[in-house]
Amino acid sequence: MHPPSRQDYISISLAGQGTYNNGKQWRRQSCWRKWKRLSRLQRSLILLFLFMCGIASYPAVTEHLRGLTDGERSTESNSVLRPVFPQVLPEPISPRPEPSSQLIPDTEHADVSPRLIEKYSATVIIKKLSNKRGPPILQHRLQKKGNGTVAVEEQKEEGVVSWRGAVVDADRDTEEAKEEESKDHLLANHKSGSSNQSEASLLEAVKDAFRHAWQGYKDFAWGHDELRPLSKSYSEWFGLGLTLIDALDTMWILGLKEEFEEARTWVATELTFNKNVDVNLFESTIRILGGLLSTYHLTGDTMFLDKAKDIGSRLMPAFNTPSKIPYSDVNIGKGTAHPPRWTSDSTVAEVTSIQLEFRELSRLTQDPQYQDAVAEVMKQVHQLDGKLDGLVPMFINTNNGQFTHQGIFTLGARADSYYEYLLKQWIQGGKKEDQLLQDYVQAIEGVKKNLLQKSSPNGLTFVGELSHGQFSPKMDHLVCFLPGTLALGAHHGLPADHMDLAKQLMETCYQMYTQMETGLSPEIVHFNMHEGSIRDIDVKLADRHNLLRPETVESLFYLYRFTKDHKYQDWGWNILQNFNKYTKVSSGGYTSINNVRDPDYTSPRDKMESFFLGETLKYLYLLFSDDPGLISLDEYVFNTEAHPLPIWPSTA
Ligand code: DMJ
Repeated sequence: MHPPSRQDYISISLAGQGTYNNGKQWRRQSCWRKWKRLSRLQRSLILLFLFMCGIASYPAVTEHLRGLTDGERSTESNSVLRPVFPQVLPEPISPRPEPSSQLIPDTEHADVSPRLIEKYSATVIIKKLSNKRGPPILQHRLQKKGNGTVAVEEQKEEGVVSWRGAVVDADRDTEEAKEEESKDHLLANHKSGSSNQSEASLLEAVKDAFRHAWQGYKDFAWGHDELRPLSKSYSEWFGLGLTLIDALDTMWILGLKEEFEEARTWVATELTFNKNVDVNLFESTIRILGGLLSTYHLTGDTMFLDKAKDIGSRLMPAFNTPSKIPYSDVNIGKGTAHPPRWTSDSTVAEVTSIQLEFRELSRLTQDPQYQDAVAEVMKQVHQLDGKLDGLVPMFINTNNGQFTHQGIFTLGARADSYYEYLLKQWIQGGKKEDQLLQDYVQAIEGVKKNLLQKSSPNGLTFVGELSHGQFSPKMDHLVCFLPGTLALGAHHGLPADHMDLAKQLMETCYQMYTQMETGLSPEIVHFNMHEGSIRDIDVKLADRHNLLRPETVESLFYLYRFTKDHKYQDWGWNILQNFNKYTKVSSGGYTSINNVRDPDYTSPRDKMESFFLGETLKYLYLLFSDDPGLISLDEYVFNTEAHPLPIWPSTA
C-alpha cells in the first residue's frame, strides 16, 4: 500500500496539521484504502457530488467572507432562523471567579470581516457551512471552548426547546429532523406573511414564555416586587407587588384571562398604598401609575382607575421643592419627599418622564394639579441653559432648578426617556404642543451632530457620549429605545430621514445581541472607530450583564409595525430563543445574567425584573402580531414602561 499522493487527497482540514493526532491519521489512511477499493464510476460519482456541493455552497461562502451589511442581504435569507436550543439554566450555583480567558476579547464572535475570517480555522468554516442551513449571518457565531473553536451546532444537550419554546425531552436525532421539518414549514409561511398559523405559533411562543415567568412569580414571589427565580424567593423594592402591577396589561393583551383575573383580585383586595415606604417617583409613576392607568383603559374596570388616583395623589409631595423640580423619593404613607441622601439633585430623565402618566391622570380626574406639576417641569427644562443643540445634561438641582454636572451628554441612562417623552407628549396631546415637538426635533439634530458615529470595520451607526467636548464611543443598551422612537416620530409626520436613522440604529442594536456568544446584548458596549479594527464592538468586564431589558425588542416592534419587513420579526425571534436558552429557570421564571460572553458560564443574577413581563414580553408579542389594530399606534402611545395610554381625542 502506497501512501496517498498529495494531489489525489481530498481533505476538509485546512487548519494546522498539528491538531491531528495519530488516530486521525489512521482514519485518513483507512479512508484512503476504502477510496482505492471503489470502482472508477463510484469515484467519479462521489467527486461529481462533492463538486455540486461546492457550487451550491459558493454564494453562502462568499457572503460569509464578504461580511455583508444587512442592507445588502436579502430579507429572505435573513428570515432563516437559527435552530432552537435546549433550556439550560441550572440550579443555583455559587459565583466563581471569571476564567481569565474571558478577559481576552473574543475576536471570532465580534466580527465577520474578511480579515477576521482569515483567522478562523478553515475546518470550522467548512463544518459550519455543511452542517447548517440558512444564511451565515444568522449562524456565524462560534463558541469558544478551552483553546479551540467549536461551532454552535456541535453542542449536544439533553432537552430541546420546541418551536413554541416548550421544553421537550427527545432523542436529538429523531426529534431534530421533525423540528427542522416543522420549522421549514412555519418559516415558509412566516416569510410569505400570509399564514395565520405561523403568526399564531410565534404569539404562542411569547405566551409560553409569559406563562413560565408568571408561574415562577406566582409560586415564589406572589404579591412581592420581584421574583428571585434561582433561590425561589423574592426581593422587595417598594413592597407594592411591582411585577404583578407591571404585568397586568400584558396579560390582558396576551389574552391570559385566568392569570389576569387572579392578579386583578390581588389588586382589588390586597394592594394598599397606605404604607410607610419610600418609593422612587419615576419608577413608581412609570410602572405602577402607568400600569394601572393603561389597565383601566384596556378593561374599563374603574377599580384600576381608583387605585391609579390613590397612588397618583400620594406621589404629589415630591413636587414640593424650592424649584418645583421634584425630588426623587416619596414616602407614600407619610406624604413626605426627599432627594437621595448624598445630593439634592434629581435625574433629568426621571423628572421629565412622568408627564404622560400625570397628564392622563388629570384628564381622567378632571383635576389639573397633576398636569400642572409636570408641565412646570417641562417648562423649566425647556428654558434652561446648559444644553448642547437640544441635548440635556443628566442632573438637575431641586433647590435652584439648574442643570448640574454640565457638559456630559448621553442618550443612555439618566437622559434617555427625556427625549422619548418630548415626542410622546406631543403625540398624546394631539400634536398641538409645538414646543415639545421643537425640542424633540432639535435634540435629534443634536444627536446627529454630536453623538452619531460609525464603527470600524463594518460601519455600524451608533450613538456615543460626549464629556466636555470629548467623544466616547460608549453606548448603553438603554439607547436602543431610540430606533423605535425615531420610527414613531416618522410615522407621525416627522422627516423621513428619522426613519432612515431608525433603521441604521436598529441594525446596530441587533448586532449588540448577535455578536455576543449568547446572542444576548450586554448592558453597555464600546464601538471601535479606528481604521483597521478587527471587530466593531468591545464589552468591558463590568458591562457584560443582561437584565432582560426591553429596548431592542421595543424598537423591533415599531420598525416591524411601520415597515412590515419580516427581518425584524426574525431578529426578535432569535432574541426570544436566546432568552429561553440562557435565562429561563426550569422551576419558573427568567433571570438576569452577569455574563453574555460565555455561554457555559452566564452567571445568573437570580432576579427577574418587573419590566421583563411589563415590557419585554409585551413588545415581543406585539412584534409577532400582524394586527395593526392590536394597540394601534394611531390610538395609543406607550409610556416608557410599555403601558399604552390613549392619544387624546381632538376635543380634549
Ligand atoms: C424600564 O423601567 C423603562 O423602560 C425605563 O425607561 C428604562 N429602564 C427600564 C427598562 O430597561
